[in-house]
Amino acid sequence: MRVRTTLVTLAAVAAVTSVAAPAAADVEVVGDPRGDTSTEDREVSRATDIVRVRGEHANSTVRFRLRVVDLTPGYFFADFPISTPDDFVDASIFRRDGQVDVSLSPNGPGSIECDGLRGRLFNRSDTVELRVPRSCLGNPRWIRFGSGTGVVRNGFQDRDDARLDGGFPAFPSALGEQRLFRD
Ligand SMILES: [Ca+2]
Ligand SMILES: [Ca+2]
Repeated sequence: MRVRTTLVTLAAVAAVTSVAAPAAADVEVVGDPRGDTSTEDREVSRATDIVRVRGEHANSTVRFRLRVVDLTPGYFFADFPISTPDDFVDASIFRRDGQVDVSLSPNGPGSIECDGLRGRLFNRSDTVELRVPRSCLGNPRWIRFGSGTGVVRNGFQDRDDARLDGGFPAFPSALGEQRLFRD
């Protein structure tokens, strides 16, 4: 397993350039190899094959932008587990029968009400976007995040995890070690 992460700490830059600098955000970008999707079938879906994910802990929102090799129409699932100092939740986006649903799940059964939770799938740019208001996370000081995808075809499941190079990923997807701070 190899892990590729790049951390951009804009907070440090803002602190030395100006006291009036705009509010800082912490960003982590994770690259993932092509062709490492795990499958139960002989034919691998390229829609699950993550190449890059960007997580941003911004002023009022935690934003994710995930890119895959080829986001074709049809069944698709992506999850973004989020760890905070006090909690663990899993934000997810799910497309089936042409309908897209987003949800925020606690570390257990049920779901969390979250006004402002938004997700979109862009087939043309092979991109998934998900936004989680920080208020739904208890306005945490920092977050750690993970991301993974899944497609089910003919009863078989394909999965990729942005932080794992091959191997059939667990669920929820693997968290990164980096804390993204908001203060
Ligand atoms: Ca991949
Ligand atoms: Ca992977």
